[in-house]
Amino acid sequence: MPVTVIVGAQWGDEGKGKVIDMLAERADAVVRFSGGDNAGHTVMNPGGTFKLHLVPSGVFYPDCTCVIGNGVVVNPEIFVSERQMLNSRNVSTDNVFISDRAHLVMPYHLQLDALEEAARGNKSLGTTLRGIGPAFADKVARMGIRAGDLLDADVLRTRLEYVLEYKNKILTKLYGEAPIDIEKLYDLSCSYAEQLRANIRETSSLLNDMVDDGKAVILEGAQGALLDTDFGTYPYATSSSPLSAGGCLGAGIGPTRIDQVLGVFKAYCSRVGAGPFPTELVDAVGDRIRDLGHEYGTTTGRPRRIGWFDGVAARFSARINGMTDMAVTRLDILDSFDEVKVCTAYRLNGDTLTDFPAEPGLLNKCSPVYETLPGWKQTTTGITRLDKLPKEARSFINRLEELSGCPAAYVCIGPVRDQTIELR
Ligand code: 2SA
Ligand code: MG
Repeated sequence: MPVTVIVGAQWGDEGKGKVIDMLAERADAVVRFSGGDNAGHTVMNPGGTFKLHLVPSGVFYPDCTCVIGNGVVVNPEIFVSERQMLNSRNVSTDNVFISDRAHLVMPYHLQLDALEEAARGNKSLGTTLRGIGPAFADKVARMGIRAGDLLDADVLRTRLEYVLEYKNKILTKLYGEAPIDIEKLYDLSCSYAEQLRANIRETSSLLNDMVDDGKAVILEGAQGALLDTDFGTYPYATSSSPLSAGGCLGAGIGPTRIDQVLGVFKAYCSRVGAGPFPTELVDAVGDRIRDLGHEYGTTTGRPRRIGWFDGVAARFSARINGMTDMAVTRLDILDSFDEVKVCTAYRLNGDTLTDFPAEPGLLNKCSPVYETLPGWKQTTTGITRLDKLPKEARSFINRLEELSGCPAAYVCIGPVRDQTIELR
């Protein structure tokens, strides 16, 4: 697996952390390429359960280089607290690097995320309030502060003055808030510089050199394809690209160097935040899956919305990611069901749709066409070979492969590394 991109194939929380932790054993580098600390990747390994928001899931292997790429927005305070948490649990962070091109999430981004969400009233997006949208907006508006700016106090000062002149107009005139004090922000930023200096470096050359040397590199996606700014359920989307193509941009590795695109799907669907969700189950079945799967936001603790596997969305996701393989996670959560459903098409105004519509308004009106499959009614956790899976569970996996148009490489039947069936 020279260069593998591992992406969330649905709305996030598909179990990427587990899959990446498992594959990172064979990797020389793991790279976060999009999002920020809105992500919540849960890794359960012999050292315990870890919830990571910024540090790549390869950190548990001491020889693995971990890179927070240029495509990530980094909140220095979250990074420092995550580093402390890892170090206090005997996980070394000596090999964790932050791209000098990565943008920083500054305190005013958090403030603006909250103000913007409040201003949207009942049309709020349900963001994680981590300042992610405002930080990416500043990046494209050429008003961001980059990690590299921290390395030179004069550059930093000039940059902060330039940005604050504008930010303070927004804060005071639009929102009636107090202006930000440049001295306070400068001092705070200098403290970030001190704490992050050793981790910041140019990372694209580091990674490309590794690829040239035939090293195995994993690009670790965050969130999921259906939250992509372009292809997700816009405007109910996040502000960066969780797609495989986002991996190239956000790590600085060209598309010709990618060998494998592994899409991680849950055996059902979940979504946190607002926005269309055609297979959503607002009933006892949904509640049961949420309870069995402990489906609550890793970052915010919000209960996740639950639905059956959506084959229309899956095929769309496989296509826009150029997916070569799929991993199906959390099969075990469905172990006790008499029957399970998969959505094979949508009905919209009397028509049958098999393509995922771009308009959230249309998607909201789509009703799922379901196929019902018999449940397997037996515990799958502990099974290590495909031929030992109950035949109903195998048929279910086959159906997911047919619907997404992508072969399954892994089936996960529990949260820890070895609770995985390798298919190929
Ligand atoms: P944002 O904060 O601007 O990125 O929010 C925009 C939308 O993106 C969704 N989003 C997520 N969806 C699933 N999982 C995410 N990570 C956390 C987790 C979320 C949590 O692992 O559970 O703890 O609530 C994530 N991050 C962003 C978000 O819900 C908005 O719909
Ligand atoms: Mg998550």
